Amino acid sequence: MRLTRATLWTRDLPVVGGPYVYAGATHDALTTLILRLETDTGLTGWGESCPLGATYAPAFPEGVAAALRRLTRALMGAKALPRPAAVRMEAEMMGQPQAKAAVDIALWDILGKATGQPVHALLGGALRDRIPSYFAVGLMDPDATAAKVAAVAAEGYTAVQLKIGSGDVARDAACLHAAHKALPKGVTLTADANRALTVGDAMHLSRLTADLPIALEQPCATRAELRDLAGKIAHPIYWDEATEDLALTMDALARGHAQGLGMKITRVGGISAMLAVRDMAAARRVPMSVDDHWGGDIIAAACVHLGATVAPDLFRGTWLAQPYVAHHYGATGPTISGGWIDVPQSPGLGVTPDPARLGQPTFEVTA
Ligand code: 0XW
Ligand code: MG
Repeated sequence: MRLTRATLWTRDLPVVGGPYVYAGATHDALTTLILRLETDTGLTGWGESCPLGATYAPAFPEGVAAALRRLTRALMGAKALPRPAAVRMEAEMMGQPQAKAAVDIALWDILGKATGQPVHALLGGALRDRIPSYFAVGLMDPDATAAKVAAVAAEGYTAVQLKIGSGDVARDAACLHAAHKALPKGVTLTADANRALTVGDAMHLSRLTADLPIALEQPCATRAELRDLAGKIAHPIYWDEATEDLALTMDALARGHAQGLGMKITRVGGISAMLAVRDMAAARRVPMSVDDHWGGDIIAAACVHLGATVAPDLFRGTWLAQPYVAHHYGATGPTISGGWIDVPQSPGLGVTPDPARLGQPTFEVTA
C-alpha cells in the first residue's frame, strides 16, 4: 500500500459566538489545513492541522501549508504507514511537528480503514465508549466567570479550565475564587495562564489561592521559568505550550517538573507521538488532556480516539473547538453533548469529509 496523491485545503474557521479570548490573544477566526492522502489500493486518509494563530505555538498556517507541500512530495510512492513515513519525513525536514502531524493522522486513518478497525483499537483499545470534555472559560470579571462556570457545570461538564493572566493577579485570584464557589462538588478547576505570568506573579497568585484545590496550567512562558517555579508553590504545575516536542515532554516528566500535561496532538507531531506521551505520562502517574489548538472534525476525531485510550483516572478530558465551529466537513464529526463525547466506532477516524464542502484545493501532489 503506497501513497499516490496528496491534496491540501485551507479553510477559514470563524469563531462561533466569538471572539475566543485568552491571555495574549483574541481570535475571531482561525485557519485550518485539511490533508487528504490517497493510496494505490484506493484507500483515503484525512489529516488536519490548525495552528492557534501564529503565537500560541511555533507554527502558523502558511508555514504548515508550505511544509506539507514539501513533505507530501517526498512521501509520494512511500509506504502508507505511520512509521516509514515518519522516518522519511525526518530525513526530509527538521522539526515542523504541526505539519508532520497532519500526515501522521491521515496515515492512521488509512491504517484503520485497511484493517477495518477504529483508530483507538490500533492504539491499544478504547477504555470506554464516551469520554469527558472540559470547558475553557475565557477572561472575564468574577461575576461573569461565576455565571459561566455554573452554566457549563449544569450542562454536564466535569472539568473547567479558567483562563487567567488578565494582567492583574488579584483579579485572577478573585475570578478563581468566584469560579470555585460557583462549581458543584466533583467538577475540577484548572487555572490556565497561557504563559502570561512571571515566576513572581505565579507565586503571588498561588498564595492568594492557597485555599483552592486547583492546578496552574502553563503559568509562565518559558521552560526555565516553569523549572524555577517548581517547588516554590503548593499548587501542581501543568505544562501545555512548553511541551513543544516529545523530548521536552519526556524531560519534564522524568524530572518531575510537570505534575500534569495539557497536550496538543499536532504540537508534538501527531497520533504516533501522542501515543508515546500517553504511555510516559502513565508511567509517571501524571494526568493529561488530549486536545489540540483548534480545528474541525478530523482533529476532533484524532483527539477522541487517543483520549479514549487514556486511563480514566489520569485523563483530564479532551477539549474540542467544535462548539465554536459552525460547520462539519462532512456528514458528522465528534460533538460534545452534556460535557461528554461519544467515541467513534467505524474504521479509521470515522470522519469522511466531503471535498465539495472544502472548496478549491491549495495544492495537489501526485506520485
Ligand atoms: C483550551 N485550549 C485547549 C484551547 C486553545 O487552543 C487553548 C488551549 C489551552 O489549553 O490553552
Ligand atoms: Mg492550556
